[in-house]
Parts: sequence; C-alpha cells; structure tokens
Amino acid sequence: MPAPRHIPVVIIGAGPSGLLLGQLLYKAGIDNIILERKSADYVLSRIRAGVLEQVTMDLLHEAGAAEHMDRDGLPHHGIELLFEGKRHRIDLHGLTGGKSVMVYGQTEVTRDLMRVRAAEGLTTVYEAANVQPLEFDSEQPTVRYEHDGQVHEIRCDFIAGCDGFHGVCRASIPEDRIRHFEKVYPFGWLGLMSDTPPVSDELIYVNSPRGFALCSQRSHTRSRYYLQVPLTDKVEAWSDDAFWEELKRRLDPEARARLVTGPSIEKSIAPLRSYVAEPMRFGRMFLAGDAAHIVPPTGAKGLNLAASDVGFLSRAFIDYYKNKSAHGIDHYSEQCLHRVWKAERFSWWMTSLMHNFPEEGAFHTKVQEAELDYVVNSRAASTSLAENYVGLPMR
Ligand code: FAS
Ligand code: PHB
Repeated sequence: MPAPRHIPVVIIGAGPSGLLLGQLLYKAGIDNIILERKSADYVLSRIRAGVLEQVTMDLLHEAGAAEHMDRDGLPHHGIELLFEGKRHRIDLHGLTGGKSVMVYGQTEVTRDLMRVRAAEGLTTVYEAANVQPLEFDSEQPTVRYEHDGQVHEIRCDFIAGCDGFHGVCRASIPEDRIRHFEKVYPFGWLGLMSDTPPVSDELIYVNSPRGFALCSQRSHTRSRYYLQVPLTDKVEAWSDDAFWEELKRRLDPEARARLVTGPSIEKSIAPLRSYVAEPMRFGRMFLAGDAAHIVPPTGAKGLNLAASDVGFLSRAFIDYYKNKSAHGIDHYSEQCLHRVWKAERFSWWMTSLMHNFPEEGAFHTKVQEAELDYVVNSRAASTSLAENYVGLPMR
C-alpha cells in the first residue's frame, strides 16, 4: 500500500453535495479530494432534480460553476395547482417580494461542477471501491479505499459524508450515537423524460381522482413528467403510450389538448420517503445532503437542502482554517437541522396535499379538497406555500 498522504478534507461522494463542497473549499484555498464509487458517466446518468432555489444559485455562483445555468436556466415566477379540473396559479414572484426559482436540471448542475473541478486540476477518484471512513473521532481521521487494484489510505483533518442515502458514512455511525426519523409513503413517482416541448410555461402540480401528476421541464424542448403510481408498479410494465394516456387522464382539457407526446429518453420509478438523521456531525465526520436527509420530491427541496448543508459546511471549514475557530463546525448540525426540518415539513405538507391516499378514506379526501380551496383563495396560505417553495433564507 502506498504511504498514507495527508489531505485536509476528504469528501466521500461526487454527487452535487460533494462536488459543490469541493469547489467552495478550493475557492477558499482548502485542499480536498473526492472519492466516488461509481463512474462519472454513471453519476450523470441519474435523472434527479429540476428546480433550484436562489440559495443554490448563489452557491453555484460562489463556486464559479454558474455560467451555463445563467445561460440555459429558465427563471420561473409561478407554479400552478390543478385540482377539480381547474388550474390555479401561485404567483411565487408577487407573493415573495420578487423571488423566483430556476428550472435547471441536477444533471446539468453536476456536469457543470465536474467541468470546473477538472479545469482546476482537482482530484476526483471515480470507481473508488470499499471506501471506509476510519477514526473519525480522533484528531486525524483516515479514509481507506481501493482503486486500480491497490489499497490507499488518506490521513485528513475532516471527512465530509456526501455519499447519499445509501452511502457508507451514515452507516459507519454506531446506532447509539444517531437518531433516525422516517416516514415512508405508500406510493412512488413514475418519471418520464422526453424531447418534447413542455405542456405549459410553468410547472403544473396535479391532484386528480386518479392520483398526483407533475408537468415539469428541462428546457423549451425537453419535458419531465411524473405520475403517482402504486409501490407495486414496475417501470417495465409502463409503455410510453400507457404513460401518456394516464397523464392525459389526470390533466385539464386545455393541457390535455396542448400535450405533445413522444418517445421517452428516460423512465424510472422512485419511492418516496421523508428521512432525517440526527445529529449530522460525528467527531470529525460531517454528513451533508442525502447522506443525512431525504424529502419526497413534491416540494423540490432535495437538491436545494443538499446545497444549503454544503454552504454551512464550507463556511464552517473556512472558519476553522482561516480564523482558527471551531464555532462553525460545532454549530454545523444545529444550523443545518433548523433548515432541514422546515423543508421536511413543507415537502411532507405538499405531498399530503397533492397525492391520493385511498387508505385514508373519504374524510381525508374532503379535508384535502378544503385545504386546496383554502390555499388558492387565501393570500396568507398561498404566501406560505410560495415562500417555502422559493426557499427559506439560510439565516
Ligand atoms: P447523491 O445521492 O446525489 O450523491 C451521492 C454520491 O455518493 C453518489 O454519486 C454515489 O454514487 C456516491 N456514493 C454512495 N456511496 C458511496 C461510497 N460508499 N463510496 C463512495 N461514493 C459513494 N430532489 C429534488 O429537489 N427534486 C427532484 O425531483 C428529485 N428527484 C429525485 C429522484 C430520485 C430517484 C432520487 C434518488 C432523488 C431525487 N431528488 C430530487 C433528490 C436528489 O436530487 C438529491 O437531493 C441529490 O441527489 C442530493 O445530492 P447528494 O447529497 O450529492 O447525494
Ligand atoms: C423535476 O423537474 O424533476 C421536478 C420539479 C419539481 C419537483 C420535483 C421534480 O417538485
């Protein structure tokens, strides 16, 4: 085994969390390495989020990775809620004093971060196998991994667990030091991507008697659609035609008439869960993004929460190295969780509002109808939805 080297921060995972953290640390002069178990192509092949909050946009600018987002991203000032056959616009911009969101895919964000990292000559070890965070309670943790048939060890000051929900970092924490909070939803999202023009200028969130649907987009020529499906459904059982026919059944007549269908370029089913691990810091190992929490995508918060965790973590490391202060790292978990739980609540609320829960019975459906009517007819209620959707401040 080559002699262990020392790198200040070892980041495990090269998804958006790991890549954004790597860039923010580099910009502050803090050396780091990223260890990723998959290939770069595999990471880019995963179709995930599509909506960025201002906080995320600001961090991408700070990371020097916003050029393509500024060029290709689509600012959105409103969304629509469709229920009982009628669409109701939520004026995000007007209700939040001028805030908006940016429609720009996670795949593009990840590609942009990969590009700037490579341009700066920074190291990302792809296809790093059997990555193990070790001695993270000591003053000098170690990360061991295998690559190209060799075992490697890196000594470091800090480990950033950016390895997602199924990663190794959270799994390395003894059960008596971590608390899990989880809610699993009784359905999944069947997603389809197509090179067809979006059905509408803005996103449409649908609550129909047949289930939830979402009409989203990636550009003026690429659309992203979702259908609520039972957890027992298999993506192989859904032909493109079956998807389009079911989507039409859940839309209003105007959208149904405008819908342009076409061959899927991606189709997959994702389960929905709410999950939070507490705390998010264990000695010199810090969890960020999906490694620490998961939200149902209804509120478009997953990627954005990952970004704000990384914003807090990068500031904490910069505080440590530049100001010799442990204040940031000592308050990291509390700072993140304050924002995480508000996003968990909003994502749970949007999911509860927009999906069918047949097992909950007729009373639940009537309460849902009343809440939808209240949200679109009360300025206070629609303002609450709007300020959460555009993203609460990082504080
Ligand atoms: P990621 O999971 O993206 O990245 C973690 C990385 O760590 C991966 O590349 C993984 O290969 C790597 N890794 C794992 N274990 C490792 C190990 N042992 N060693 C080394 N590397 C390891 N969010 C939204 O806002 N809107 C959406 O519509 C949306 N849709 C989603 C659909 C699906 C199917 C999923 C799973 C998530 C979705 N999300 C959505 C949430 C998603 O966007 C996440 O919030 C986002 O990917 C979080 O980024 P990371 O924290 O970097 O985690
Ligand atoms: C998406 O475009 O993938 C998307 C948009 C908004 C959501 C979830 C997913 O709430």
